[in-house]
Amino acid sequence: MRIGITCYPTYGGSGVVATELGIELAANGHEVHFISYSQPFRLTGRDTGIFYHEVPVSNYPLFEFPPYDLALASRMAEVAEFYNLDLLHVHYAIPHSVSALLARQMLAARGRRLPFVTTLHGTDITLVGLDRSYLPITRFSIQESDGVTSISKYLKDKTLTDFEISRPIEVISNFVNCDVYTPYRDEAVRDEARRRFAEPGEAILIHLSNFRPVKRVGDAVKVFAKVVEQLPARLILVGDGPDRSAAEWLAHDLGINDKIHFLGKQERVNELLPLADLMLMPSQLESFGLAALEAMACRVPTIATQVGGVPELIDDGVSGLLYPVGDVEAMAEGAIGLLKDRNRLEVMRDEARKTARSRFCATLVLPLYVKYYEQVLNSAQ
Ligand code: GMT
Repeated sequence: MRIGITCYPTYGGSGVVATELGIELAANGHEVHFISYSQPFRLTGRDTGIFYHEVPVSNYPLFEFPPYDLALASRMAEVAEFYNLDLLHVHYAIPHSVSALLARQMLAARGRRLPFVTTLHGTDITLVGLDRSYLPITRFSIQESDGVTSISKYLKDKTLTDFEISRPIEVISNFVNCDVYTPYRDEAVRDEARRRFAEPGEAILIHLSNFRPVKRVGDAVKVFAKVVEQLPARLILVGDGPDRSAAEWLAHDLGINDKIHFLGKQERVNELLPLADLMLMPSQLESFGLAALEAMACRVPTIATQVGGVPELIDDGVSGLLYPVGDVEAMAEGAIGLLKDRNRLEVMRDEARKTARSRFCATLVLPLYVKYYEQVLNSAQ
């Protein structure tokens, strides 16, 4: 198939999922055309079967708000025509599904068919989509999509209820390439690599996010502060965003800044995750929690919040630990308990990797997308 993919190219789970999906599709012989305002950040160095088309947005002085969604629709229609695309797959409903809807109409007027699939990721439904200024058009573009998938059952139910959607939504969970996100085979090599961040005998905790308020990065720092009171440890913070400076101030105020590595945005998180003993994901809400899955594939269990789609990924007490939002005390206790009981931690580490491999590997999930595309192509008018 020839598939056009549109996503936010910046640091964020929906862009990661879209990019990894494109990479996997191309590796399986499909032709993939990314259409976005800049190259998705995890796409660098990939080329066979993958093409990137930038969307130029005019900044004519009259435009206080340059209409990206229109420029995107135009480019989608052009790329679909020039490269003979079979379908478009847009990630994150706003504004991508509206642009795809326009592109489909533009091509229909020229006698061409361009069905599109919308994948819902999270705040396009739970936050931004519910904003009155976006709700009617988001609902319309979801309803009008040729196919709609959501990354968890939680998000599907939320969409059906909050948006009063009557069309079917297919749950296709997020996935991870279990060969790229993988634990160290040799513990001695891992120990050596850990020396970059910690002394021997120190535990390593890690947090990976876009540092938006919903991630509650401050809670990760507070949990770590309590852990480090009880045992020697280091925290690696990967990512960047609006709350980074607040997290740095907090680390200074708590007197633990010398024990925290603020790494900023990193391209190869698969090389960092397997170094950790535990992942911290204290989010206000996660419709799935991709960062936790990536850690689990690397044999790193997560201390997370019991929100949204997270319980569909993490089996509490088995492949990770779940707590109420903001319960820093309990999350710290959970982390300390595991780090002090190495046998229990090892069992949980195995369970985390086992869950990733048995339910969320790219090899399992990719065929579901391909089958869904075929279904959409066969049913689209
Ligand atoms: O919805 C967002 O806040 C943005 C989005 C993103 O681009 O990072 O995150 C969502 O999509 C991810 C990938 O499918 C999920 O793993 C995240 O749980 C989800 N975020 C939320 O639901 C807050």
